[in-house]
Amino acid sequence: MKKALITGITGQDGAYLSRLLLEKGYEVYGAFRRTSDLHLNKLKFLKVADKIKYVPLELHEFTNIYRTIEKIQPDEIYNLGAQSFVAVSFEIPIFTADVTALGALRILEAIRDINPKIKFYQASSSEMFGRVQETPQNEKTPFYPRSPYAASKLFAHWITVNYRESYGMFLCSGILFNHESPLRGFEFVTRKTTHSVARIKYGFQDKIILGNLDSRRDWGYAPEYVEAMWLMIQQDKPDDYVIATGETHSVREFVELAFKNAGIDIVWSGKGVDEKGKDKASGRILIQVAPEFFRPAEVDFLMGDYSKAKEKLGWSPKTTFKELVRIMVEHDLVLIQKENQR
Ligand code: NAP
Ligand code: F7E
Repeated sequence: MKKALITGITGQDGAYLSRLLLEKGYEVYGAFRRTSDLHLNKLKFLKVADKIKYVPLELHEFTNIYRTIEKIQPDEIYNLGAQSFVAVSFEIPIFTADVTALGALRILEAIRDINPKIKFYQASSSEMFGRVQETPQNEKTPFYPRSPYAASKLFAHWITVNYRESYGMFLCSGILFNHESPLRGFEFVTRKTTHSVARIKYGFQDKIILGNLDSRRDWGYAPEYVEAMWLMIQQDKPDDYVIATGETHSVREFVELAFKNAGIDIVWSGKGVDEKGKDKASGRILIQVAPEFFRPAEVDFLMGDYSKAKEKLGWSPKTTFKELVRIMVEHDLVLIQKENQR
């Protein structure tokens, strides 16, 4: 039985990856950071919470990381733990760098010392492309990070490449574009939108207040993206891969489609922070824009080229943008109904 250690077990990808590895017969060790309450809601939703062996692991703390890896002696480590919210990284840049950049290096140093044969996956991000230098973005596209989060991920990415080249270790970096699901955190724009749409539909919220409606992302479906992580680690040679859908859509398109899935058509008026989205049928304002949701530096456009992953891993996205929005809205409509029946 193979042993996998997953950092960030309580996050969206931690939950889907745990389920995948358990299905494949792995013994899964879930690393969580110690808080007053271990929140297992995503793992419980996927019915895997009681199948995981939990270990407290703080990415700030080298000794904690070292002892945990030494004790478990995993075959594979998936480093999904991070301060992952780009907007917040401008508020807490040093914390973000410590966890997201140095956290990865601490794990690599521990692996190098304990057992350099342990295979390692680093959760790199399309945010590293930032102000994009070419379109679509692939593994050879130059990086241009636009936030403390992206700069931290870029350090983690390059140190992973550097340790692979310096010490011959089996280290992979997956440059994943945005991937979403009903388990997405509520602060990210997709889930904030679908959850708000459901609350508006059932009368628990008046409107949603957003930032930049024109930024564009390549949004895929998270359960498919964790498969790519596992596939990278199973190859004969370690390498880096872009994982994406190859499509790009604006926040505005996502919002319109989310409301449409709840039976509401949106019409837009005004410009910039004065822009408003109204219910076509009633004229009620449902969407407003506020400066507090804009970032000091924005990533305006992302669209990935996943052809290397397709060729070498046999991986391709399956869920379309339309289906993704539908899955998320339908989930949140049921969630809000259930919450309010109690
Ligand atoms: P997520 O839901 O935000 O999960 C992040 C995880 O990291 C949570 O389990 C969190 O724990 C944990 N964490 C935060 N600070 C920590 C610390 N100091 N020590 C230990 N653990 C800590 O993120 P996700 O969407 O699953 O993404 C997984 C990884 O892929 C992240 O590294 C993210 O940056 C990266 N990524 C995500 C996307 C995407 O579109 N989802 C795309 C590219 C890359 P708590 O639950 O206690 O906060
Ligand atoms: O923003 C705009 C915002 O926070 C997407 C993380 O998983 O994916 C994620 O990072 C876009 C941005 O995701 C609101 O300005 C407008 O242009 O959902 P997001 P992100 O920043 O792309 C990458 C790949 C990661 O690696 C990250 O870990 O939407 N936007 N209005 C808004 N964004 C938010 N959050 N809230 C708004 O109200």
